[in-house]
Amino acid sequence: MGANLTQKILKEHLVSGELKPGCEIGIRVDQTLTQDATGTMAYLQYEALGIPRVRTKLSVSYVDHNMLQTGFENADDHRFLQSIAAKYGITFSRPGNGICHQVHLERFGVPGQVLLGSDSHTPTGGGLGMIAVGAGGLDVALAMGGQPFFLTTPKVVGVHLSGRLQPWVSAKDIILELLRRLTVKGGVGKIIEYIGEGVKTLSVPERATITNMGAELGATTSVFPSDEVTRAYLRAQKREQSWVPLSADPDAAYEEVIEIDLNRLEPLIARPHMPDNVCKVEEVAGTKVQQVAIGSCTNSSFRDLMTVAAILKGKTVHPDLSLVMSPGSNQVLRMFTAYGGLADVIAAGARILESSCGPCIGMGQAPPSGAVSVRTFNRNFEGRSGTKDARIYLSGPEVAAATALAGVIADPRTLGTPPRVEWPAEFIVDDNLILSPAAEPEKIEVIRGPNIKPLPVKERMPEVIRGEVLLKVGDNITTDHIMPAGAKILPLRSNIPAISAYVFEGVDPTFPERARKSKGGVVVGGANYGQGSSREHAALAPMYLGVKAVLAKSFARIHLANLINFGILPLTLGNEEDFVRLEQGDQLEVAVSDLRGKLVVKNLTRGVEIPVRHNLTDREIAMLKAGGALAVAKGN
Ligand code: MIC
Ligand code: SF4
Repeated sequence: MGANLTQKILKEHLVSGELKPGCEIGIRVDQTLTQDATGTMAYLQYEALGIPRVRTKLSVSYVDHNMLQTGFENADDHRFLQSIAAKYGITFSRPGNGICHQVHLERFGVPGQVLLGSDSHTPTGGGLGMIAVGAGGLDVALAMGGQPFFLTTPKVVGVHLSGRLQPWVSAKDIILELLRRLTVKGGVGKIIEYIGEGVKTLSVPERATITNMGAELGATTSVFPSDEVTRAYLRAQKREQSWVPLSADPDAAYEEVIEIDLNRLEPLIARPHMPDNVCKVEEVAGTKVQQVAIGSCTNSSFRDLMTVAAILKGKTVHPDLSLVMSPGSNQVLRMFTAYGGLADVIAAGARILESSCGPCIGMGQAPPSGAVSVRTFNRNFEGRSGTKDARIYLSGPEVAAATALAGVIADPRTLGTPPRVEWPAEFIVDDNLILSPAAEPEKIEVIRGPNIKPLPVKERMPEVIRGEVLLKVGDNITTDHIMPAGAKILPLRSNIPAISAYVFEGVDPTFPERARKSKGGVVVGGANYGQGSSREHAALAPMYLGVKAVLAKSFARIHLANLINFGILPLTLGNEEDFVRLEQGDQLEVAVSDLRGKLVVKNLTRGVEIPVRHNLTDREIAMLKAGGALAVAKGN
């Protein structure tokens, strides 16, 4: 039996463990990326390791999230990041150069390499044939220090694409279709590998749209083969030398194969408030819309923006609606300008934002009260847009542009002949906003603003964990629920004491105060607890507030690793009955001196005992006992 592409790349990078689904493996990391919202913490952690120069082939620090400089905080963070990059051998992508995933695809991604990024959409790199995985900042810091990245060997699912997309249907519809079928939990513990004849009909940015949103499936990552299409893309980026052909063996085995016939796909849309709440556009066509937003790391490529421009050319956006556009990168913006698309969308009334995450992370452009906003983004969690009662839909650029003209959700097929976007033989390649590390690092002083506070530390785990249930939540709680982002809270990412005042703000704003008063406690969650963003602040800030354990039906991968990294014990509840035997305010006790033994949570308030489980490895148990990964790395 031959090997699939995932197995081939993982095997090449294997440092420890066995490549058997469910077993823990350590893999060598070739490249890392960080963005500013997770990067400040990652670099503070890297600094704490005391390693003078990164040990990866390439590490890039991007600034793309915290771009609204409403106070000194974000600007100070940018300076900190620039100086620390220069000092430790890290390439720095300046603010304005674009969204980390888009720029990394254009300028740095290499087929067959392993990329670890402190952002959950790092799998965008899978569009180039990389194994690109999102992780918490601390894991990325450790990888920069030369340590392997540990993960549970995922199952490999093949998605077999046949046929070709019909007019007005785009790559976004492929991933929306998968979300419809598999849900936001469907990819947990899996790597999704794309195979079949349909693959070659998709360009690299289209593949990247698909692998990007594999994050919404909960997948560890997603990967496309590296073929002639990949080669042409790299050639157009003037880096054909990075190309290697890569594909699965013809007789490769997969855990499961999912068939998608591209010929039969129709324009799709995700309704509020989850990316898997997908239906055909025609089912919601006619819904009044107040905002359309085009951009984000999912759909902000030259192809995406030019498609929108071609649809809007010579027309004007609907008077009741605001259209905002953020190009994915400086390169995209320059190409968009050179090819005339920018002039067309400005003439049509689009409001142009800088190349950054922008409205995707609630940094500006919050929709009006109760509004419907159609976005080409990847997440539509409640409140993430900055307006609690806004209703966010997710679609491809064709649907978004048709909607911008109509003022209501519109099926683009009503527009007649689809526009043809010509592929450029070459992109405008100019790395003038990318700074190389300093030649004389000893001369670099790291610049720290007053908002950058030292990392909080945790003591060793006690023999018995005691505390009250501070909060009980349901299924699919996202890290946006646990540690919200947005223009008010994001600037506090470098200041854990300050940001901790917003933990669970949208769910129960009394949480931080109650946690502080009761000197910490326990959180109870449903299935897929901690899905979404990789932000380790969703573990770090609760840890600062004294949260000692999370009891949940199941956990999302990155958040689970973050909890362990920061010394919070994740315990899994066996069944629904146990879940209902826990209520907010209950006093709990669990003896944890032997984490290999049978674990029982005593609910002292109700006088019941609840069996709990975990899948922790010995490495993780040692980490939890020591008070977290940094304590272990520093040998405390
Ligand atoms: C997101 O899309 O939620 C983010 C902001 O990019 C996060 C990272 C963060 O919270 O800083 C992610 O997806 O990991
Ligand atoms: Fe930025 Fe949005 Fe992509 Fe996250 S999902 S990296 S916030 S554009």
